[in-house]
Amino acid sequence: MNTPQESEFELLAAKFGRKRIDQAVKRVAALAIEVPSWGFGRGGTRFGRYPTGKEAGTAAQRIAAAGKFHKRTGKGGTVALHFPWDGTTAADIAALKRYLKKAGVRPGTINLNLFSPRDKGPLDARLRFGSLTCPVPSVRQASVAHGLECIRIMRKLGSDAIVLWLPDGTNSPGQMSMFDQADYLDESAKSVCKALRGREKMLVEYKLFEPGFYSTAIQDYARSRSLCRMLGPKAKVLVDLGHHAHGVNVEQIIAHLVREGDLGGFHFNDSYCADDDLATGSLHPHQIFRIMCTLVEGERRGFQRIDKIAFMIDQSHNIKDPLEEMVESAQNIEIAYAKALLVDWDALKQAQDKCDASRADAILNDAFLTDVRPILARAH
Ligand code: PSV
Ligand code: MN
Repeated sequence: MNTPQESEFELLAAKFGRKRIDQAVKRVAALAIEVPSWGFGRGGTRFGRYPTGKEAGTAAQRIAAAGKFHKRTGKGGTVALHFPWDGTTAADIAALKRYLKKAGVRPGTINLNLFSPRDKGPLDARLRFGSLTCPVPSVRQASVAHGLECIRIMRKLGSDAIVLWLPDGTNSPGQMSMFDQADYLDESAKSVCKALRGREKMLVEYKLFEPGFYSTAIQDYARSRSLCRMLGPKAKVLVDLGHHAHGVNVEQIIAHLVREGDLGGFHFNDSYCADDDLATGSLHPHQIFRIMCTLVEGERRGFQRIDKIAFMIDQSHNIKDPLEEMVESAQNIEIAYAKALLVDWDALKQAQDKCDASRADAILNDAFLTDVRPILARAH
């Protein structure tokens, strides 16, 4: 006798066709989702951090939590690391290797930290004037040196990608010339990127604001893309869902990037007010669905393959248990992906070509409103 989940699966197969459903199971199972070591600690706000004492504190604990996540979900095979948060010395890096091995996971992207002032050296409180674009040459040089150090760490750990999120910006119009800011950015980013070899790559995030509130050096996807184009094929744009102004059509940005082969990856999260870093799909599941639809359509049209795009969850867990919220987020990504895979793309194209917007939306809704949990259950 079929279990309830199996009969629901059969109903889906009857409605959407077995081939499409089986394909969705395979693709959901194959989808790689990276998790960040920093996401397993207790998140904070500008006003405080309220740990319960149970969350991961050290790098060893964070990676152990990532290992638990991997065992429970099958996702999180790679763990993103952030430096110096995850270590500073050669001994720390050697220890990280051991933690990763013990947890049964691999190193993921290596993330630069150009926002936390260091106790020693030029990356002190002057970081408030910028890092790669700081008007002070020694701070710019030390920021480039940090990028090169991250590349060395990446190689020692056996990873092949670094992520640049640049916290540089200004708070007032006179603070810095936007021309200088752009010149310094090009020059410094080039000095980091040219050290990459072979398959190694650099993903470049953009963000509208924060910590600067007037200007940000890489404020939107156009700037990230122009920088990446200048840097060459090793540099690609990274879209963090929380980094846009309200009302921006993120899926349209993704369509443009995928169409021209410029999309490097995602940082998934959800937001209501600003860069809230809330659980992916907890507030706007339809947005994640639209994004997945864009990726699926892009791939069907012969643009970027989904398995070549880096998926990561970049969140801050202030209220719920970080591990639980990470599981919830990964599940919401899988749900959105499974739904996008159920869309009847041929019928949708026909409706669009006939300018039948009602029929086209009904086709999308048919997929969006389907309970795809039986597909997830099979995929795990
Ligand atoms: C910046 O808001 C960001 O999204 C970048 O990816 C950082 O490296 C990360 O958050 C963690 O603070
Ligand atoms: Mn991010």
